Amino acid sequence: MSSDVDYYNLEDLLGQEERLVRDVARRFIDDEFMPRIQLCFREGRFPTELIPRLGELGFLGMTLPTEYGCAGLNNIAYGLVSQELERGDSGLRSFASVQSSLVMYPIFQFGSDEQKKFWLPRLATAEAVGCFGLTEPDFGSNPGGMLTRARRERGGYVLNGTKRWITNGSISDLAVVWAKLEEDGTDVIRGFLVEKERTGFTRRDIPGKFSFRASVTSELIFEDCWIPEDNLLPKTGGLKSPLMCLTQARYGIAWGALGAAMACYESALEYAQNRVMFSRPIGGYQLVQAKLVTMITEITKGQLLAHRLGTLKDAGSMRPQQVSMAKMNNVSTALHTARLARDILGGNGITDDYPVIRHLLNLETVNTYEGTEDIHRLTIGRDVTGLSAFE
Ligand code: TGC
Ligand code: FAD
Repeated sequence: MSSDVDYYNLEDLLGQEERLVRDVARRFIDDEFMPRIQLCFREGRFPTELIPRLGELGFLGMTLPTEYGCAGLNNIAYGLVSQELERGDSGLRSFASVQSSLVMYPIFQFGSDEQKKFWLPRLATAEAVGCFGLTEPDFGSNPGGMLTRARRERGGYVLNGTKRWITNGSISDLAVVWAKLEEDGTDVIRGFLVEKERTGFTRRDIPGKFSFRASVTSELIFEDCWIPEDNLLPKTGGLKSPLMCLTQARYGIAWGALGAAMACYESALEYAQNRVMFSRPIGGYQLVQAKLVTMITEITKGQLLAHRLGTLKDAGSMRPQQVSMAKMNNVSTALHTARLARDILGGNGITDDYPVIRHLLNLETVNTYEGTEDIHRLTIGRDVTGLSAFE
């Protein structure tokens, strides 16, 4: 929801604190982020100089308790901040999603008291940056098949394997890594904390990206990488543990993608009102109006979905399958909106003078990561039919 793209007056549903936090995020994007994103995207560079600001503004791990230096806000506020960050760029929202939902959340949920006390305050201020290594070169949609292994040795664990497509990989101080560990003759997926300095741990960035250019995406390689026993996240056990983290991140994406969609809609609307072709502004032609109406209608439906999901999450009754529906629908809506906006902008739509092509390219990734559109469709299909299409 934003004050500009709010056809159903959803602003009325927001509390004072939620509006305040949203407005802080909006000002940060307008004043500090937008002036630099065009060049960052061209240069293929994440604006690392802004990382401390995300900590200062309280946007990292913002729903976690204040005793760990976090803001202790509700999930609607978290959603609104995700929306504003992604109105700037999906890569920026991704940085915050990974740090908050995929690094701080697993430490909070599965970590020991010592791990929480040491890492959470540092991650909240961005003194430390984290990444999340689940995907592997041959195991994306099916992470349960992962090959990365941990074995017990010398009072700790030795990791071997490769993780691919890891956001923040090469700029992170800490990696949350998922690996199989043999326990009583059975392989169990466990989570491990791996500091960047560990011998046998190397990172390399993935070159040639046309999407998420203003974001760091890396490979993590573990070759006989020894870590102490205390680096195991003690309460992890099975694929369910990383999937619980994904539920948190997907929630933020369901809101965030709407931010990108709003930016595209606003850009297309303004263009359509001003661009004269034949005898009048193109916004006066029925075909162009139909495209704009599709955009605002689908965005409004997505906003209602996101807000209701946030209410369920704050009440503690949100189901992962409901998150799948919102992630699938809202990212698909954003991608379709970006394509329509690109079309309305004509030739200008392929240049970075407008934000639309950048959002469109980014949203191709957002539709794939955190569960592809197909995977979420099949997850909901399994839920409603009781029959799994995965095996
Ligand atoms: P399945 O049998 O379905 O599940 C195993 C256990 O986990 C439970 N579960 C969940 N729990 C919480 N949240 C969820 N979303 C959950 N989904 C499943 C499930 O109830 C079960 O529990 P239990 O108690 O019975 O053991 O496992 P499966 O092997 O059939 O796989 C299901 C599938 C395909 C849906 C899953 O593997 C999947 O989600 N695949 C997509 C992989 C994915 O999304 N990867 C994302 C990597 S991280 C990333 O992309 C970061 S991008 C940067 C950013 O976020 O900005
Ligand atoms: P695949 O799983 O090979 O899928 C390819 C196609 O096959 C898709 O269309 C898919 O829907 C389809 N498909 C697969 N299985 C089925 C099926 N059973 N039925 C029907 N269709 C199917 N991962 C992390 O762990 N951490 C990160 O920080 C992270 N960041 C990322 C950042 C970027 C920029 C990108 C691009 C990816 C990132 N990922 C990350 C990885 C991401 O989660 C995976 O790319 C995603 O899960 C899909 O896996 P895949 O690329 O191997 O595609």
